[in-house]
Amino acid sequence: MQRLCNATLAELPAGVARPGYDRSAVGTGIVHLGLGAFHRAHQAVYTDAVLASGDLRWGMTAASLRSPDTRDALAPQDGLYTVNLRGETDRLAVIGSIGRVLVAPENPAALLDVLAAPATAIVSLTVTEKAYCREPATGLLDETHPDIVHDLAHPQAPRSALGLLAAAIARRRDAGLPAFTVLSCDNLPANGHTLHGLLSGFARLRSPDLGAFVANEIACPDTMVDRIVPATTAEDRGRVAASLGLEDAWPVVAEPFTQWVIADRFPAGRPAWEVAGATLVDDVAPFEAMKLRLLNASHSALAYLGYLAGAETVAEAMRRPELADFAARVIDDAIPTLTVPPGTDVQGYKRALLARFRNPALRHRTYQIAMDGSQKLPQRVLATMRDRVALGLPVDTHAIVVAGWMRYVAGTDEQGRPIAVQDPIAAELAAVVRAAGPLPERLAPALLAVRSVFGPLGEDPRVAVPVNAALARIFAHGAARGTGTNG
Ligand code: CS2
Repeated sequence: MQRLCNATLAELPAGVARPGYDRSAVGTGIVHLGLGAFHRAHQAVYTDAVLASGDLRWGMTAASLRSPDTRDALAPQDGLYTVNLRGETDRLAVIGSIGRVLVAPENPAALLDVLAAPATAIVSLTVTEKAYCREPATGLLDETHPDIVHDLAHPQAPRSALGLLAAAIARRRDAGLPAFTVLSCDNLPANGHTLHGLLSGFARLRSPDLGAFVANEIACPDTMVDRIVPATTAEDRGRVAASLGLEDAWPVVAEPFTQWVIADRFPAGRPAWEVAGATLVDDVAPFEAMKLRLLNASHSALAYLGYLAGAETVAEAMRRPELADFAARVIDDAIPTLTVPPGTDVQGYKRALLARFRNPALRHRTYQIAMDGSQKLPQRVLATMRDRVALGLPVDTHAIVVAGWMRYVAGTDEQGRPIAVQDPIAAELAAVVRAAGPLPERLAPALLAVRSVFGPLGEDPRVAVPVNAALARIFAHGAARGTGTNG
């Protein structure tokens, strides 16, 4: 079978959408860091639509910060790949917005050259929560993070996103080039503000001058990004190849739903992403909080409790009435803590969310979402608990999510099989778990004392008491029954 690439585009079947623009005339206005499936099914699709609208300035060079796998798949395809949207309908589109693909650790200098090129107006990021090198509980820069320590010692060969951005910003400043806008597309609260704080903090450690320059001159607009994009499977590859009649080494599969809300602060200009349905607003915060506390929180709830109850995917977890009800309760309990975005029907949002989770055409593994819990729980779950406590409301529902995470990081499932817990602080968590033993009355307080995750919240009896009780129930009755408040 021939490979998808510029030369074979014309052979695609009629039903497959493809770049209708001259790819050889596309410039590079955007450099993207973190070339995962999410980016390729989200921002790259919006940008493809901008190119199709005739504005060819905004092509992308994309860089993986770790592994060469995506580059190895996409480089022979001239950066082309397929997005397969699966739901009630099944649609295929070949996306052409990514031109060059780089691997940062292979050649940081090449990446710095593109970042410092005059045409680069935007640097966007999907690097996941953990790559921001922040302490989750406070959101402050973790100065002891090995990548930060490395990048301060080797500022010209950085390996963290912050190190790369700071090096490129310094180079542009020294060359008298206009600053680029830095666009975080990760699921962090106030992602732009957060990144701005971390980046200026890091730059200040390099030099007070550079710190002040970043603080004053670099715009980091907030964004809210949303589309469910499970990891691609071998079956997906086979199905897509059969439909294309061409081999695509790394297609991405996603749900039809997509949302992108962006704060309109781009001093160096931006693509008209609204042509593809993005919403440009003044204040992203209400959208971001709603998404993190309704979607991502209930997603994490389904991930931990579902995994423990033997559900391999979110859709499978949603077929268990007690887990589906529990996801709805997580959403209901977060609503009183939100300032809902103007014009939003929050009950409609909730119904739509639960329907998205039920999408039987997606195999979104609970294990995938369960990863990196220490980096995710603070903004998804703990922020709601903190706000509910302040409002004088009970936190029993969210305590069950926390307890589900604790039961999960305890490292064995309900059949006694080991769980390969993936988390940047997995070693620290494992040590806490070992010291406490499999006794909920010891394990819950020991994990609540992990300050980088819980901060002072772990000491608050209004939180600790229901978490202890929930963990005891999960150990005694299993995760599915443990979702009841008085089981
Ligand atoms: C998920 C998100 O893996 C996870 O933690 O909750 O990736 C989720 O699918 C997206 O945020 C949906 O927009």
